[in-house]
Amino acid sequence: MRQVDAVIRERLSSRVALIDQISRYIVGAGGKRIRPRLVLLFARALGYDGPDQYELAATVELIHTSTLLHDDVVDESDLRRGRATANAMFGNAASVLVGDFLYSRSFQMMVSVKNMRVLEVLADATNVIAEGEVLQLMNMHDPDLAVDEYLRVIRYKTAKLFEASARLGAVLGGAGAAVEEACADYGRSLGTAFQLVDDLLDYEGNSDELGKNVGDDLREGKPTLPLLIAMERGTAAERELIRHAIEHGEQQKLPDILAIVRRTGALDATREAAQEQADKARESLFVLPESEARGALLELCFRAVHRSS
Ligand code: GRG
Repeated sequence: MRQVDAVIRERLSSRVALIDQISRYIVGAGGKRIRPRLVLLFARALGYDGPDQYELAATVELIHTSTLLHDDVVDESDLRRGRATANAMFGNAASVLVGDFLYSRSFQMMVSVKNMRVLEVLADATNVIAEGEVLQLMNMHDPDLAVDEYLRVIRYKTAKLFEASARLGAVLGGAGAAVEEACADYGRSLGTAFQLVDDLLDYEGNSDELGKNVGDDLREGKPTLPLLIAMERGTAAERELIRHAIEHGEQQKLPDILAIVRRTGALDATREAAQEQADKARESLFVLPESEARGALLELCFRAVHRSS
């Protein structure tokens, strides 16, 4: 990961001072670096140890960073990675445009490994992520959203980049089609578990630990799984309160809604859904030979569910 960080730092450089300033601001704030870890671990689990793993791991982290810059503008968020968001510090225009710089820099990096399959994987993934965000936009303020539609959004907006990262590791490791699919399945399931927990932490998390504000999903009127389950299980009055809060983005109702999602067991049910996905991810790993890297991938299944940040 130190080598990945070195590649990231090097690739952030630009002749334009504001680009350097903003990109180093967000990247310097850290982040868990899960997606690049997937590239390295799958490559290693399959016996690859060449330099392209660092370039591709850095590429997926820059794609992720560019989506965060865009997402914080779309969501009007003001806290990320324990710091003021780039949009809060530098404004929306600068954030979107530096997001574009990082996104297009990631193209330069992916092309540099000269492998058509890599380009295909990342072109498809980024396209699906954008579709996911637009779908989510269409679903805002809709309390009647079906659970399957909600799951589709999280597969697209979050799990797809996990899937692509795992797949890239498999491609570097020269995996055959069946093994590559198993690695991709792992990424998809882990990414789904990860986003389910993200949605859960927006209700029961702690802003200091998370480094971002809790309650933002409610402010935006996002119908996430804790609310969908609470509406299904709650009384008519509770259902009506949640419906109204989703329709109008009533963040001031957070304490009432927290009480309902807790009482109805909606938070536990969301965690159980995440656990099922993590178990699925774990099962996908058994096509890989036993190794330290496979052990670390198993450990990530646990951490995706039992995390507070
Ligand atoms: C530029 C391809 C492109 C698309 C723009 C705005 C947008 C379309 C996509 C946003 C997708 C998005 C932010 C999904 C949420 C994913 C998510 C769970 C982010 C948080 O990931 P962590 O917890 O963050 O891994 P850290 O800070 O640890 O890196």
